[in-house]
Order: sequence, then structure tokens, then C-alpha cells
Amino acid sequence: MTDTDVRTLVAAELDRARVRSLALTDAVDDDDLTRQHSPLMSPLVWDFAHVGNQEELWLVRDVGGREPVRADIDHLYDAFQHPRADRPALPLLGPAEARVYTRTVRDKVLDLLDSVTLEGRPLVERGFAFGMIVQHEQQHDETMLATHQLRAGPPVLPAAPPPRPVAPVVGEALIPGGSFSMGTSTEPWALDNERPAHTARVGAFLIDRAPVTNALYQEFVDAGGYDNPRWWSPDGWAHRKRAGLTGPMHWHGDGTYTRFGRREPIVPDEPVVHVCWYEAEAYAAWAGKRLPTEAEWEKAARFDPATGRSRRYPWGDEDPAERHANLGQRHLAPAPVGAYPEGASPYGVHQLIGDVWEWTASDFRGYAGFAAFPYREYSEVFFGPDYKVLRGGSFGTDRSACRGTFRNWDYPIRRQIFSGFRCARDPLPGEAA
Ligand code: AVJ
Ligand code: FE
Repeated sequence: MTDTDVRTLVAAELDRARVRSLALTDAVDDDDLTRQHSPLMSPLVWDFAHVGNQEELWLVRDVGGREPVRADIDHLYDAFQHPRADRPALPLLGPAEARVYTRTVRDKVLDLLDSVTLEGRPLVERGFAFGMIVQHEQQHDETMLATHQLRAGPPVLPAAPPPRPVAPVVGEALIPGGSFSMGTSTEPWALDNERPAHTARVGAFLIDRAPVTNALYQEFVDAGGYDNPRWWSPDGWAHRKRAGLTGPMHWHGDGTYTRFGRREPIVPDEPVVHVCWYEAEAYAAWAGKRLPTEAEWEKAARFDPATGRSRRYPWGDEDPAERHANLGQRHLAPAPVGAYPEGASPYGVHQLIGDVWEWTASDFRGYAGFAAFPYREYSEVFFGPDYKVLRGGSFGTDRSACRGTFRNWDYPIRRQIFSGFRCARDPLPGEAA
């Protein structure tokens, strides 16, 4: 890509992110924007101004070397100074002020984008800092979408229903053991935790060709899965009791769930969503399986046995198109299993990208050779046993913020995010090729 192409792409991607942020915030009134819909979430107006503030810090001040727009508000939008639950009590910018602020910052960024040198500084090489800010805004847009799901009141977000299955997808794929290239050192906008590319070795395993559906998950519920500690780890069972879990979040226990303000019959062949890691772990144990490790997930998603190389996405190296995956909030639900045959991986594993984030068995840690870039607070401060990795992206994830190498993470008790899972297992004797 030439520098001109990078600038054109950055401008288009910044604009696409802002159109989405504005749609998510213009959809509700000022009271809805400033209220806290759940202690787990920020007020929508905090996310919106925080997006502008990060853009100011990184692009206006650092990359552009320009004067601050509003240095007085930095502390309000520093996620590490104030936990989500405390944010409503802060003297935040109001909705009108926040709109002016984000617009002012953006105008400065578009101005400096024309003249800034994209060479010589790792921060801006191939547009990295701009790509990081695009992804940051899109990640907060997904967070705002999760806040919309928690919001009470009539539906305000429009979307077409997801496509129906083309053909059923059942069973497991057998992935032979061996090494493959995991992570990336070449993807221009990959974040620090995806780097560097390194050789990972996995033993032979089987992985579900599709995420676990509502129908399958209902079987676990009906079998008394939530009442039997046998399927739960000690921490999982303690959480299940403490939190009073009886089924996925937003399920009503009568075959309906609420989605974005609509109460609807549960669609059986859609991937289950809004389950925490402990629920995924318990389901897998009940099914006689386990969660895939992160390396297994990535091998099933990216490795092409015909060439021996790892693809950018399951379907190949092309950027995600609508036919590949359910991404970008085009639909306000996961698509039923079998709806995206063109997105399958070489091993015939479907819907790895899009639909639901998939819990893996793995703790969030840096790869060998990890270097925090450009700041420790993006990833490194979260490394350790407290966070579990999710892969693949959801219907609410933008294509700019998901790749075969992209890593998301959260606490194992969290389920307000668009989280689902698929199972894996070791081969039985004689089953491995
Ligand atoms: C990668 C989704 C866990 O939302 O906490 C947003 C992304 N980092 N602002 C989060 C992020 C800083 C992050 N996740
Ligand atoms: Fe943020």
C-alpha cells in the first residue's frame, strides 16, 4: 500500500467508525445517554467521549504534536482512574458537549492526516496509530451495543434478520497434531498482544464444526446441568450459586429471550450467546468435551494443510465481506449454524469469525517475544490467570477489529458481552489420523 492508499483507508475507516458511534448514541435521548443501564457498563455518553479522548491523546497530541483540545478532561476518561460503576457520578461532558468534543478532535485528526509523515516512527508506520484508534472506537461501539442490550425500554436499533442456513453443519473436524504459525508479525494494524508470529505446536484434537447452539444448550439446561456440581469446576459452581445462574443471560426460562428490547422465541439453531466462561466450561464437561485452547482455535481457524501456512482469516487472506461472516452489527443476532459456508476454514470449521465471541480454555498471556506497544495498559496489565481469552468476534464486532489472530479477553464470570463457545476434545484411541 502506498502512503496515499493508507491515508485514504484511514479516513474511510475513521468515518465508518464514527457513523456507527453516532447511530448508537443518536438512537436514544439525553437521559438514556447519561444514565447507567447496568453497573457493569459505563453510561453511553462516557464511552462516546472516551473514544474522542483516546483519539485526542494518540492522534492529536502524540502523532500530530498539536496542542491539547481539552487537557482538563483527561482524568474523567481514563479507564484506569475510574471503574465503570463510578463513572455516572463524575462531572462528565453532557451529550451536546461530547458531540462537539468528538467532532473537534476528529476535524484536527483529518487535518493532520494529510500532512503527517508515516515513516520513521513505529507508531505511525503503515498507519498503525490510526488503525489502533479505529479499532478502539469500534471496540467501544461493540461495548455500547452490549449496553443497548442491557437497556430497558422499547427497541431503538434497526437491523435485518440474519441469513438462514444454506446447509446444516454438524459434527467435529479432526485436526492433526503438529506445529503451525500462530500470531502475526506482518498484519499492519494487529495489536501488541497478537504479536509476534511464532511457532506453536498442538497435539491432534477434534473441534466442533459450529458453535454450540441454543438447542444444544437447552438440552444441558433441561438435563439439570445448572443443578449438578459434577459439571462445574469449584470456582464455577461457587459463581453459579452466588449469582443464581439458571440459564444464559436474557433467557426467561419459557423458551423466550429478550434481545435489544424485543421478547422473542429462542431460535434453536443460533449459537448460544451471553454465557460466561464457567457456563461454557460446565456445558463442555456435560457433553464429554472441553473448551479448545487458544492455539487449537487458531490452528482450526487459520492453518491451511495444503500449503502449510496460516491464513489471515478462515476463508483466506481477503478482508471480511458480507458473504464470509456475520460482523458489523448488520444483524442484531448471531446467524444460525450453516449460514456462512463461504466463511469456513480449510478443515471445514464454520462461523469461527463473527456471530459470537468464543471462550477458549486459555488464560490471557503474552506470546513469547511479546513487547507492549504502544502502551502497557492496552494488554500487558491484564496478562495472568484472571482473564480468559475469547476468539473470533461477534455479530457486533466490526471487521476492522477482528482477524484470525485477534485476541479478546474478559473475566470468567462475564456474560453481558456477546460470548458463546464451541467445544473440543482429545481423539479417542484409534481416532487420530
Ligand atoms: C479488548 C474488549 C477487552 O473493552 O476493555 C477498549 C478493548 N481497551 N479500550 C475493553 C479496549 C481500551 C478492551 N477489550
Ligand atoms: Fe477504551
